[in-house]
Amino acid sequence: MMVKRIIANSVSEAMELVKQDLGNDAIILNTRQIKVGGLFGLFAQKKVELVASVEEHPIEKIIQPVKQVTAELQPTKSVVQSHPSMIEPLSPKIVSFASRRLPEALSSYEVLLAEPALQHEAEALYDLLVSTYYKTNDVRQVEQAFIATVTAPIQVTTATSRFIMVTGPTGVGKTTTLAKLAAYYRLTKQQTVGLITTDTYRISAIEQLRTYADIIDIPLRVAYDLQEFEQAKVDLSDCDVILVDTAGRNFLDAGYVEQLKKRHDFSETDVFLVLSLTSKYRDLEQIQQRFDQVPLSGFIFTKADETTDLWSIYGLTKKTQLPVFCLTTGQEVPEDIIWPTSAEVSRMIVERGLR
Ligand SMILES: Nc1nc2c(ncn2[C@@H]2O[C@H](COP(=O)(O)OP(=O)(O)OP(=O)(O)O)[C@@H](O)[C@H]2O)c(=O)[nH]1
Ligand SMILES: [Mg+2]
Repeated sequence: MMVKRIIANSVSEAMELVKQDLGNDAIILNTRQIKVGGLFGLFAQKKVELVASVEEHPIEKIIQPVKQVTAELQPTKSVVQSHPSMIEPLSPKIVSFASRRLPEALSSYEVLLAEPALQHEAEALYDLLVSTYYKTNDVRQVEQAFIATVTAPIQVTTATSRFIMVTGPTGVGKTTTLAKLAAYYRLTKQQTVGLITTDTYRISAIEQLRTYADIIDIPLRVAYDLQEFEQAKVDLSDCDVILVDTAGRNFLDAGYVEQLKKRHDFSETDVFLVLSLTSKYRDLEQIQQRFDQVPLSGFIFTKADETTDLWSIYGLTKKTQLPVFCLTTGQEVPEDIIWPTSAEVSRMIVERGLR
């Protein structure tokens, strides 16, 4: 692969030079306006920079068939001359930057670059892919560089507070995740665990958590209001870890959050926003914005088993700089929960996307 940088007065002039230098099979990788010359930023000339590439072939391989074809074409020359519309315009194959076409070997990345969660990153990632590819000519190294870039903004966290509260929209898996966490702290970490639920909108919600509490053999308190929440804290004061389930909608009520802040010291609580990876990225962005009055410690992403598109993890962690606490990977309690490292998260995102 030969790559050439051409500077000309206009795009058409640059294209003409590309045709002359690299032939009709040249691929345009990038075009941009640049300024040349001048003094202290004055009198600089506007020019066009064009980067093009072409596959290199041994010269003999090209010349022989060309001679042969030219000879064969002689009789048809007159036919073409009398029918000029049969002549194809001599323009190079253009790989447009706007549509983010990539070298053939990297074409599987094109879908990734179109991800809504990458809307602000696509250009930088495109540059990274193309430059790494032309530097190394090795798709494996391109993948490694891509994963490293995706890893950089993703952080993971552990819960350090005695209270762990889950919040988020309805049906995302808050209660199921809380049960998985309860089992993890009780059975794996051998800690004393208590549960409080403030989700009293549905009887079945309390019953769902009571069932898990009975199976894991840990106490459950139901708090219908903030006084009962205070009482529940007193009742469970012996527990190492207290897990708090919520009805997400409480957190959309600014008054509720303000009152809760007055009665409950959030410095002793890790509040995690639970989001389902099956939701659209734009919806997740809006949900996250609605919860921004809550002092969040990070995200719990659920239903990773139901989608190959994990880019929301990258988009949201980069945007908010909040870390990932855990991922859930199925409906089974307690096993379907994982605590990956940042590198493992980014590898999952990229590998699933390229599959
Ligand atoms: N596939 C899959 N399903 C999950 C996962 N986590 C939870 N679920 C399922 O999602 C559904 C809702 O789970 P819940 O735990 O009741 O969700 P919630 O957020 O507490 O719901 P509300 O309390 O009604 O707001 C249940 O059918 C769960 O089994 C997961 O990681 N993967
Ligand atoms: Mg629930």
